[in-house]
Amino acid sequence: MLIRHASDIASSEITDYQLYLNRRSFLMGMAALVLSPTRSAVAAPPAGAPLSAARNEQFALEDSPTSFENITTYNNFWEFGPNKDDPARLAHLLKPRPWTVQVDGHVARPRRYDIDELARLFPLEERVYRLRCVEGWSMVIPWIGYPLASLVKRVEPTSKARFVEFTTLHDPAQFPGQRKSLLSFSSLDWPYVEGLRLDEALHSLTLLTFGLYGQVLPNQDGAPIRIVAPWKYGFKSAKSIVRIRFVSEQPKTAWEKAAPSEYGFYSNVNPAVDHPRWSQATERRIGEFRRRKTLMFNGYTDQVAALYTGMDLQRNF
Ligand SMILES: Nc1nc2c(c(=O)[nH]1)N[C@H]1C(S)=C(S)[C@@H](COP(=O)(O)O)O[C@H]1N2
Ligand SMILES: [Mo]
Repeated sequence: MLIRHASDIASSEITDYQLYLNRRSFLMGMAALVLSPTRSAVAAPPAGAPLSAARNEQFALEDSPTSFENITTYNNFWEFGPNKDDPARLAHLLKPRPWTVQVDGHVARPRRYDIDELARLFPLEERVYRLRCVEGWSMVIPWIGYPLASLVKRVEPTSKARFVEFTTLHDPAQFPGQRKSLLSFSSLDWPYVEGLRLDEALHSLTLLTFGLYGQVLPNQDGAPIRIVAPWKYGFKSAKSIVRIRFVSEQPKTAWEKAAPSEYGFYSNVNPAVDHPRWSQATERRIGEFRRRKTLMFNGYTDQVAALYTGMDLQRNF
């Protein structure tokens, strides 16, 4: 058992998460009123609207969650710009309702889902996961969603489906980072595309995510729907997705296209495989100053190692 000294834990973190837990029971009562089936069918939940979900204790962590403030002001979302504060500053430009997600490709039951229907297809759970960015920082985030596997099974992939491709919205009117400009950072080929192998997509850790910290996903965190695969570097968790496509060939991902020698398809968190330009052995938890050792598969080895038996993880980075 790991013993943490009180001085290791920023007091801001404790109050933030404690406050959240205290408010949570109140908010869940409110959510039952506000998001009653008859009302939520017509009214779009505004940013910050409560989203109720039962906490799944199976995913409880010793690490205290990162503050809501840090989770929503220190972001990577290149569609808004290259700086950590661009997403929070420009998030108001994104309109997460109305929104549809096209689910197609090699499936028996392709469909275009309205976001509010999709969010209600299966019971929502709260799961606290670590998030490790390839840049060397990390967070602990109480997400709300349901296993992507539930949706995958519902649309019935055919035998041709071997990979799942996720595509982010492409709309320069809402995403200034997608505008063509000589000044803007232009190394990504829009739209942002990510992918998982079908067995990774079916893994019980992979979460189709609609909220965090007891509320609807803030725009800067990928509203209205994103993927979270916590044993992989953060960039695999595509935000604001509009399409989930089942394909037979390994998708060409946005980061692979931009820098194939730096970002592979698998991108499993691995302290033993360095990025060509920096070490991946340690990380800084946002809100802390010391560096922590990065854990193999971001600490989820027991759950996911079997997916990669017999694979050379040095080559399949
Ligand atoms: N569409 C899209 N999804 C994205 C990104 C992005 O730039 N665009 N950044 C990724 C990266 S690098 C990380 S670390 C996480 C960050 O998620 P957060 O800002 O909610 O913590 O989102 C990932 N998903
Ligand atoms: Mo990242």
